[in-house]
Amino acid sequence: MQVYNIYLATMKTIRIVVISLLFVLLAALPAIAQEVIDVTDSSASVKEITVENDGLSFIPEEIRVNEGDRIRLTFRNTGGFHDWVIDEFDAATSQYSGGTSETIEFVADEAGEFEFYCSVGNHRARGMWGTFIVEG
Ligand SMILES: [Cu+2]
Repeated sequence: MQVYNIYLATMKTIRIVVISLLFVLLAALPAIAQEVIDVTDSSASVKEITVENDGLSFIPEEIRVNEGDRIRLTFRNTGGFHDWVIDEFDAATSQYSGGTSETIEFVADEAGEFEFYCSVGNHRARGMWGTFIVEG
């Protein structure tokens, strides 16, 4: 009987630990999947955005702004040879090596969904792009 009680107590403890771990994981998920920068609620006169890269991926992969926003975008190249380009707004950094940053300014004066990308070699085709959403 006592062995059975110990068994029950152990199972209860395991269940509590597992459920607690699940809650911790769920709470941490948004931080892990932080791949969107949204400045549509910001009232700043200039919206400052920093983009990085992880190899041939941009972080974030999605940027949300409002139509008419003045954007001050910094591309922090963490490794490799890259740039950050968005054709529709004539915005582009120069191409530079890892460990370097460059800041550009442009006005998002057209609503819609656009693609930003790296124009070096075949990086865009290999997935070095993201979505720039301008809310009208
Ligand atoms: Cu690149």
